[in-house]
Amino acid sequence: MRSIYSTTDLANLLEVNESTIKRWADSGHIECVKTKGGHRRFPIAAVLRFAQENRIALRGFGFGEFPDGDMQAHLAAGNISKLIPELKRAALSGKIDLALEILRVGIAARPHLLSLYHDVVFPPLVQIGEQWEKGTLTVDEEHLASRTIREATARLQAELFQKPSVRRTVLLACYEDELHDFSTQCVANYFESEGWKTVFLGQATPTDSVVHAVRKHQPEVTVVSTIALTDERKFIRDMNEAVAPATRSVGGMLVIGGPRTRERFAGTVQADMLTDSILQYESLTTRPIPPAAAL
Ligand code: B12
Repeated sequence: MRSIYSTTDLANLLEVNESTIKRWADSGHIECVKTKGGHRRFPIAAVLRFAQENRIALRGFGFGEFPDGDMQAHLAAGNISKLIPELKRAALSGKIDLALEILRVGIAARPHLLSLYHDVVFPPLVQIGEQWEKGTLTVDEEHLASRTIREATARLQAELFQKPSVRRTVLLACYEDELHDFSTQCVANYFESEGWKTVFLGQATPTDSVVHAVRKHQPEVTVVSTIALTDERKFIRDMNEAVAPATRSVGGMLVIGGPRTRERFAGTVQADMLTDSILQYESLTTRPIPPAAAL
């Protein structure tokens, strides 16, 4: 995959005239660097940011990496789930650079971060977890694959377009004992790219500390995630007696995230939203946050 584009290359990729590219570059719509000879050059990250900001699918970007014509046709149609086996292979062999290239192709073919997580990044992890559970994958293989995906995702985040600040804060934490922090990190990445101030407390956060952070940062949205829960009754108590009152006292919402949260906690946890698909977060960033009294 090329790491820098010339004006001609970019005009071909975006299917516009070279003069349009020059105009966009000179007015600052797309970042570029100039060579000593005065030629414009566009780094790959700038191309991706531009496409993301303007929701332009880059039909053809990086498709040369996949000689298979079927794959190219799927990508051109925005069907990025075809990248799952490719990402899984790269993850199992610990190839972070290759995993990053696959994610770049994914976001270029479908410029929507939540879809990239949902359709490309998460499925290999779920498959890897199933294989580990069945004993067909060892712990070292699972660790290497998960770390490769986490690292590639973090590197992609650094390249992506970030909206200007919307002056809203989201606080995220993994519940006590919870070490699975990756999907919460992805939710944090999404809010960050939407221009929110993001405070992510990370793995295994004690409930008292979540409450302290809510009072300190006064977030519009607080997300507590739970995946491998050992004491469900304690979780429900902690949320209802400590975290939910704290979020209400600052006029914010409480969101519980994790697999099957709606099935597990509907009617027991006093949360404003139970999310078991990362796609649900789109509604939170696009709608106005209601005042606490209306919740
Ligand atoms: C990597 C991994 C680990 C790593 C985590 C590293 C890290 N920094 O995250 C390590 C090695 C630490 C680990 C440890 C353990 N793990 Co583990 N792990 C995984 C694996 C393979 C991937 C996790 C991941 O990142 N998934 C990413 C996304 C895809 O999954 P997700 O977080 O569930 O999110 C989904 C939904 O919850 C939803 N969602 C929607 N909205 C939101 C919002 C938020 C905020 C969140 C969080 C999620 C969410 O969207 C996602 C897609 O549908 C999974 C397999 C799997 N199915 O996920 C097992 C898995 C989660 N682990 C499992 C288990 C059993 C364990 C251990 C108990 C193993 C052990 N015996 O020690 C420990 C528990 C540690 C602890 N106390 O937390 C089980 C959990 C079963 C359960 N529900 O109880 C799984 C499902 C594997 C399996 N098939 O059995 N694990």
